[in-house]
Amino acid sequence: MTDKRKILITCALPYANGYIHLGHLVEYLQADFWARFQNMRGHECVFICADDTHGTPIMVKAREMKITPEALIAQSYKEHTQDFADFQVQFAHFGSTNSEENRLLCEYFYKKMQEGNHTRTQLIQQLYCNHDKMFLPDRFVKGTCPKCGAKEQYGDSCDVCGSTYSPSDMKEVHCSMCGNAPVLKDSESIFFKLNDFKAYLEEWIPKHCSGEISKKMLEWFNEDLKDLDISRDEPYFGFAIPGTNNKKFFYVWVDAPMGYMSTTEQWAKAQGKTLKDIWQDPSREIYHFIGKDIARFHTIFWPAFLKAAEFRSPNQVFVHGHLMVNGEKMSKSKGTFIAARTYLNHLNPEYLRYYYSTKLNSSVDDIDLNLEDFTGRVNSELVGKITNLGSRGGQMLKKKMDGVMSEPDAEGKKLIAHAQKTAEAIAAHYEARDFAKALTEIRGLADDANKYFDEKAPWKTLDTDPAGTKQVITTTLNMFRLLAIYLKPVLPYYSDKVAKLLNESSYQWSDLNKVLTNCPINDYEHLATRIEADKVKAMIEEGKKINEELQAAKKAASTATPKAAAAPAAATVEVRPAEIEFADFDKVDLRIGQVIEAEEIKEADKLLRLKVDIGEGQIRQIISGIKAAYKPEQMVGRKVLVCVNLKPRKMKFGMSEGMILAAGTGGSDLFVLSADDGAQVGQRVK
Ligand code: NOT
Ligand code: ZN
Repeated sequence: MTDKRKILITCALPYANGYIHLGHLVEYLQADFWARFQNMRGHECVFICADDTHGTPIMVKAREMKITPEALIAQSYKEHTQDFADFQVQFAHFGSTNSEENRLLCEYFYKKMQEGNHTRTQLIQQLYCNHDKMFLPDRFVKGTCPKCGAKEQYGDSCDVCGSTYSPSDMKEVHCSMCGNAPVLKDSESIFFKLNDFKAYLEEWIPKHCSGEISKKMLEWFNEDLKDLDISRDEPYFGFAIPGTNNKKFFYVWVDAPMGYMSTTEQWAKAQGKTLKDIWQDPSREIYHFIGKDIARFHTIFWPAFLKAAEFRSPNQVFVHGHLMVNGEKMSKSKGTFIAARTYLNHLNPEYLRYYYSTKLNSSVDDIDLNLEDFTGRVNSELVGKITNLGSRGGQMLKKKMDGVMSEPDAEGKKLIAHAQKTAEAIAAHYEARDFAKALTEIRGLADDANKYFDEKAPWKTLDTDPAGTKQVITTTLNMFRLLAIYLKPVLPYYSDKVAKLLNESSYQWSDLNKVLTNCPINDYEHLATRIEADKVKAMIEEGKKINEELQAAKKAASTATPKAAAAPAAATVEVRPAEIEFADFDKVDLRIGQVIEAEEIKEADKLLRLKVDIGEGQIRQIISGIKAAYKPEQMVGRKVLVCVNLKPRKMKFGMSEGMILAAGTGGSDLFVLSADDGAQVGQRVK
């Protein structure tokens, strides 16, 4: 064993206004695998994380819930830590950015920035909502995309065409909370002079992250780096900036990375040490695990802050890709934006830990959770290949024999020696965060063991050759034991149960060197069962339901704002038409289509036959009852709203494959709903 390494790792801090979902877990699980691997190798790997508690969204959400931000973040803390614990993510300490340590650290960094002359103030104009009495961050501004004309887009980027812009470029700008138009208001901001660190960062970046990320980040360096506005005006939930009379607060992305250090400080104190003992120890390695979306904060802003405050920087920033589900972005309406808790309500966390480990490597590529593949692999590999070795071997020895192992046979000895020799290859893959490769090796060993077991067929020789049979079972259980040691970073509880079965204590990497002979085993305790497909289905259904409820609640809340007003008088009884579920309504797939051909159906007095381009090269024939209101030539070229997922209907004059939307009472009183000329054909309308 090499010298004991001292390591500190962090994961991005989850925002306290949201729940933990399976996308987050891509990061927390890989960091947990890595930390557990290091620790079982005899190193000290301290795994730190915290809730990210400050900023406008948290303040606004607390307002909406009519609770204080402190109450909101306390509630999230409880939920987050429970979710992590249930997914077997083991932090050395999980803190909060809303701590005294963090406030002091923030003030310290700021003081150092000022002393180094790295701050300046400037009068800037920002959007302000007079109704909500606050400055609006870009995400709280909505309007029409200046590029594609899509309505109700956020103030920083368009979800439809993907372009980025500033809110001042948008049309129909309004506050996302109250719908009122914001005004421009002057405010003095405090800037961090990022460009002072340009040369330093240019050298730092390539050494501290992968080539791929480094290349991307260095694209910002073709010009001077823009100074970073580190202040936000009241009201803001965060830390007040000293010397501003509690009128200005540190921007959340200033105090969030400091959360890594303040949480480390809390952990250090509990060990009777100081922050400097840990963070400034040159022999300690520090790594941040993050997603690619926040690489800029961690490879540009954060090292510059650290440099300004004269702290050491991390050794590496490990950047991973995003989670896709069934090959697509996670989707709330499809139920694939799965909360950690929703998953846990239906499935064992070890299945996800196992599945992610088979997919993860050190690249920034996205990983795909294909739910069929997930079920298939867990069932055939974890249960079929691996667990079966233990359950068959263990139960045979305990139930059909005296429950005491003997020695492996000659072939078994070779098999075991080979499995032991694979240790360094597997360790190298774990070390390189190439979990998928580690798992491939481990599965290879499981295949060897299964082949041996099946060829020897011990269930056939129980009566004729009990001694030989026992040797086969002894080999099999030893192979199973080695697999459980190799899998411990991924499946720690599982591995502990195997240790218990074999009368051992929790495994260390060095336990790989041992071979168990002539020892009794315990009763076999169930380790893993197959995933039933309906459990996965039930999870997705629950995901959809939660989303629908949230949507409905949001809608109710937005119609309850004073502007939408006019609540019905208490005495009036409302008669409502038959209701449909929001989910039913949401199934209607509306797209922008363009009429490319239109002709009158002579034999019918109401109908036009239309050919409509609905995007992606699809042309639909739609028979539409608008003849009395529109001439065919009025329709050609028009962009219309098309329901594209209506079942095709066979009509007297041919198939109608969809419906175009119109309003009015019928006959000549009909107005086809048209889209702007700029609208993109095929675009989904919500
Ligand atoms: N809460 C942030 C997010 O994107 C992560 C903050 C990580 C901490 O979920 N900061 N830095 N730098
Ligand atoms: Zn407003």
